[in-house]
Amino acid sequence: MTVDPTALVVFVTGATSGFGDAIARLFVRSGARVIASGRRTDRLLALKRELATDRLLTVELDVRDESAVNKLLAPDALPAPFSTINVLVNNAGLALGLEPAHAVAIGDWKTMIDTNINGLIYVTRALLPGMVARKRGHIINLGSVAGSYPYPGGNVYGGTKAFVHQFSLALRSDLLGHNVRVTCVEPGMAETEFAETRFKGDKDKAKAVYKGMKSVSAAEIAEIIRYIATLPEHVNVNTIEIMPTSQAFAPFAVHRRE
Ligand code: NDP
Ligand code: 8X3
Repeated sequence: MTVDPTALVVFVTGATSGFGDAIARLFVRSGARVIASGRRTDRLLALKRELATDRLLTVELDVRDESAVNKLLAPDALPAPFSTINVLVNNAGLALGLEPAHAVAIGDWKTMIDTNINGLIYVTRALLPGMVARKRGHIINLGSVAGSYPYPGGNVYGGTKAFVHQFSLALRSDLLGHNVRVTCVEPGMAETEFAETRFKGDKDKAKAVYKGMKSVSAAEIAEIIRYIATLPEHVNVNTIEIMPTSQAFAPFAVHRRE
């Protein structure tokens, strides 16, 4: 029997744009209760105003702030209709820069590690005990093709997503017998604010990434996540990789002497 979406309480990190925004909207439309979190409160307020439903709760959260995460997600800290979270979508994340490792700003590396790795483990650790105690839950992590396939300038971003992939599989091992599912969703190119963030607000550079091709949309990723979350409880999608049809793999690079 598939999972009834109206029985779901979904916590989404990074719900102020891109995938997170689309995931929050789709789950609300499906009848779930959704907690949409992120740093940009103006966007959270706008989402709340637009959807105008008491099945949506918006909360300001920087996932890098461990004590804020623990305070927000402490048992019974959230209002009752939202307190038994049974789906966590660890979506908040970013890439900063595309410089080679020997030229990169170390601060960018730290920010990616703090957000994509540390933020993700803080939220996961805060919510897992409740899921285990209730014998019900699903952790859905946003990995990336960058975690499997290296590309120039992908360095630490790819490294963080490789962590997300392996951590997701490791969680499956720890959670065996507890009825808590874990999925790592690994998209390729999807036009969101991702590239704009990577290129520090340079909209032209960001647009050029997707020029002349059709990328996967945030709405399509959200549909895949809804599908995974509503599969019968005995079915666990471990890893799912998604690319635009017009994206594929590069050959190995070979540096040759002149
Ligand atoms: P966007 O830039 O559109 O969205 C990123 C979201 O992450 C924003 O809502 C942002 O919200 C949030 N975020 C960033 N830092 C923090 C933080 N410290 N605390 C809380 N929220 C934070 O990008 P996408 O929607 O594309 O990216 C979502 C996820 O998908 C990321 O993990 C990304 O790595 C991954 N991904 C993206 C792909 C793509 O091509 N677009 C492909 C593969 C994976 P705010 O700034 O308000 O906090
Ligand atoms: C985002 C996809 O290929 O830009 O994770 O790294 S890519």
